[in-house]
Amino acid sequence: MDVRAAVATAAGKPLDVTTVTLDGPKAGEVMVEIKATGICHTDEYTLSGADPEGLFPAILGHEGAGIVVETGPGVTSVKTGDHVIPLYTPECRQCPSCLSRKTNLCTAIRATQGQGVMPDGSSRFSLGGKKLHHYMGTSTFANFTVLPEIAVAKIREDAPFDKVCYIGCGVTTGIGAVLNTAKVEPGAKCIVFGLGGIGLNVIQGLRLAAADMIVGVDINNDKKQWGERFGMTNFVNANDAGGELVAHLVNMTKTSADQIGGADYTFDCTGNVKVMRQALEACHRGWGQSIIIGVAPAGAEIATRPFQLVTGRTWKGTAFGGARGRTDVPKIVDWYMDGKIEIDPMITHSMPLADINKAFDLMHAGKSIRSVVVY
Ligand code: NAD
Ligand code: 022
Ligand code: ZN
Repeated sequence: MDVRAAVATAAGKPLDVTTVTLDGPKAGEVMVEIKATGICHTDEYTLSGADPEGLFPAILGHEGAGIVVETGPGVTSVKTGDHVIPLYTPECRQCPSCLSRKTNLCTAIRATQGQGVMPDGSSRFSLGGKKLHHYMGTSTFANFTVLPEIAVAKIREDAPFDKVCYIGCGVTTGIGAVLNTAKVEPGAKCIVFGLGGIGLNVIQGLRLAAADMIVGVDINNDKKQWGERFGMTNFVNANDAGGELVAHLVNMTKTSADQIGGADYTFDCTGNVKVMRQALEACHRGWGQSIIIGVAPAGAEIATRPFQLVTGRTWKGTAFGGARGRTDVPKIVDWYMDGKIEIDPMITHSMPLADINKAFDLMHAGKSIRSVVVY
């Protein structure tokens, strides 16, 4: 069938909004009508050509929400009419990783997902008879897409697509990093580096976890108001502190009873390896944990003195907030619908598919928290 899509034709070129062909779902697959999609950093990273694993031509997009319109043979967990959020981290519940209960990184379709094809090795998208690659197993920059059944989370039907699409990446990543990866306890002192679409969700996750002190660090003073809006208690402009940033943060977290200082938990939401080091070193000696959420450029390396770890700090990373998509995403949608978490104010821009390239311009200019395309 004909569908409307934004095609990434080549690295560094704007997306081409056009009509492409989508084949129906095969065994174990579902076709979803995408109603809305967010535009996130890795879409930009891949489109720019900086991602060595990026494939072209492709249909990008990994932060969507929509309705199942057709199911392939053998599909049992969802049916036509179900509302779903596509999952770039699937949950098969059968592979060694899913069964381990120790990770959310399901391996069932990992290899083919990275190669931009469906689990049977073929693509459902084409243009003029030529194959288009899928992206992150989701390809939400099209008004219809095909996904493996294990890569959709069924959600309640009263949830607005143009808001809950953000749960497909940013919201779950930020809140999940706090609740699943760090397991922050009430009263904790925390520092969040980078107050963008991820960092603000870390902040609201920390509010949910009843953290006591939530320090936000950014190089953009406009982010002070943004952080406060979601529960940040203190703001530091990293440029004002200069080379003394870590010492300044450690000082802020000191109490009369504890003159060592340092945060119980820190979060890197920048993808900058220098910031990752600051985040680790701003942790409390003996127990502080630093969670890397930001994705650094290919080939980048992190450094610190081993002494930082020997003295009891822990360096961790998280993908999709450690969330098991089919299990956890519907719960996060419920939290939004029950008013436990906020999404609406973070969606600063929305546009039709025809204007999707404007979303990338807004991201480059640092003018948006999240842009959403509404089909
Ligand atoms: P964003 O651009 O909206 O926010 C980044 C923020 O960091 C900006 O406010 C910027 O001013 C600030 N910043 C830049 N340099 C800084 C510095 N030196 N010190 C302090 N702050 C600084 O980006 P985002 O959408 O919030 O995404 C953040 C990162 O998270 C990206 O690297 C993205 O790829 C990654 N991410 C990871 C996962 C995962 O599963 N691990 C999921 C989604 C996004
Ligand atoms: C989403 N991300 C950044 C912004 N929005 C993002 C990028 C990469 C990952 C998670 C979120 C990620 C972390 C670890 C992995 N990925 C590897 C997972 C594995 O090997 O099992 C990752 C994922 C998907 C893809 C590539 C890397 C892909 O589909 N191409 C989850
Ligand atoms: Zn994302």
